[in-house]
Amino acid sequence: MKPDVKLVLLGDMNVGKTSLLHRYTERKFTDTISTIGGAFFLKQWGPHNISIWDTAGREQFHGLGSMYCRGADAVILTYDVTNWQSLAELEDRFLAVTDTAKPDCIFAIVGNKADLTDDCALFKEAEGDESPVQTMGSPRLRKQVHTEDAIALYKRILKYKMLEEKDSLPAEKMCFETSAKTGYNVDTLFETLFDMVVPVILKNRNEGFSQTVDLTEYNDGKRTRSGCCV
Ligand SMILES: Nc1nc2c(ncn2[C@@H]2O[C@H](COP(=O)(O)OP(=O)(O)OP(=O)(O)O)[C@@H](O)[C@H]2O)c(=O)[nH]1
Ligand SMILES: [Mg+2]
Repeated sequence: MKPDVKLVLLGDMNVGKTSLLHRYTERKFTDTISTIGGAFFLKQWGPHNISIWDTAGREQFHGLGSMYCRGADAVILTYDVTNWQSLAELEDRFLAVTDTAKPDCIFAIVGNKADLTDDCALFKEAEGDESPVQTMGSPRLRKQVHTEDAIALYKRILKYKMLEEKDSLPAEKMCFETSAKTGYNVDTLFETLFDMVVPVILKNRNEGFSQTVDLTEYNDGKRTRSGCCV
């Protein structure tokens, strides 16, 4: 199966990239170990074969990011809603990595671990208190990143890419909050992106651009449905 669409998950270590991919592909939340290098999963979407690349967030693998992003049709910039630094890292460390993606690459910004927070009155009461709040037996963490912060980052990404807001997909549609643990919004995230990417590749195909992703460029032979490629 030769993929014709490439999606890449990027973001700091521990934000839950691998868990999101597991949740989507295996329908469950499983224990993970920190990713080494990267791995990909193939998904059939109508007549299209989509490769979804999971990358390592650890600093030591940073150099590989540009390679994984090469020719990407969509990049999922992932942060942890309970960790402000993980959002900052997207801009500081990961945005430049996407320079090798396609010029019309679609960007989504995803705040994962939504299950750990409680947006409601509970936190208004705990205002000013940085410690986790205990409620009904489950620890709740203060939400450190709000959707507006992600939307602001999306707009700065458009500037970085020298794209006009009016010609681009709207920020509100491209910022998601998810939970790999409960499954909240995970299918919506991936499937919304698939539906957005397909018309772009069809348009490019009609205009005569390359229509395939060459996995052999990254993978020396071992091809499984979900494989490791370091
Ligand atoms: N509560 C909660 N925990 C999560 C969620 N997603 C991931 N985790 C946990 O966060 C930790 C890191 O998850 P991973 O999916 O391995 O993170 P990663 O982004 O792939 O990390 P690297 O591979 O090191 O870049 C694990 O202990 C997961 O169980 C989530 O939605 N909610
Ligand atoms: Mg991982």
